[in-house]
Amino acid sequence: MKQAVQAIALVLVGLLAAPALAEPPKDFGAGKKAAAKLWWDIGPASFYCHCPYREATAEEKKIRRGNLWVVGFACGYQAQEPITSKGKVNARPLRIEWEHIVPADWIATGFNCRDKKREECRTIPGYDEAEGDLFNLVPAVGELNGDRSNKLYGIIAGEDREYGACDFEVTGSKAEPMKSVRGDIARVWLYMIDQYGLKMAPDYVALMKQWSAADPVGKIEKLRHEKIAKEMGRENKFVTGQ
Ligand SMILES: [Ca+2]
Ligand SMILES: [Ca+2]
Repeated sequence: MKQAVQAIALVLVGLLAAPALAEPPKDFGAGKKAAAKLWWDIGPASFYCHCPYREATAEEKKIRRGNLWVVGFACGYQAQEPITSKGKVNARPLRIEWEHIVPADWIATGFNCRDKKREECRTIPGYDEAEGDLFNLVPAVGELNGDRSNKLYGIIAGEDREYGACDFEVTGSKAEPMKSVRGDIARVWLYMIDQYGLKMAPDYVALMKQWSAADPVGKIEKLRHEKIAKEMGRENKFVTGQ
């Protein structure tokens, strides 16, 4: 009897000591929720231009929908379109949205369903998980998320700075992030290609490799990766170098 009790006690200790196995979010909805929670710990600032954000107050929520309020003046962000065409306050420069570094359209392309309805893509095994992958989801000022849309990253001639101090340019076909996040972006892209078998043009893959080499893993990226990897239950080998 005593032995049996000891055995049960050992099993219980083992269960308590074993780290909870983290599982990736099952889809984009779950990914957004998990990311919103996680980034309070990572540090609540937008990914592209490091604009701090916080919970919106009840008054702010009346101005526009969305729970996370961008403190734009703190990062010199200037809205390109502060007022909508209907003469209302544009919500998107004021709120955080969850941006896919590899846009959902390119994930869909990888799963051979770009021309189909998104609902149909969601029936393909693996698609949902790819869309909710936490390595690929970052907080962005809503306006940048909207303007970037599904454009690939690239180099754009000149520095138009249409968003004030925020170093981010967008043309009809490309988006240019600031230099210090280009490597971070590239390593997410390389991970998504590897993890989900996405197919990108060789010259785009070459650009991502070039960006990764020019902007190696930094301290902030390493810390962020640790927190996300813990939540995902796996690592991004392009960050760890394993
Ligand atoms: Ca630029
Ligand atoms: Ca970097």
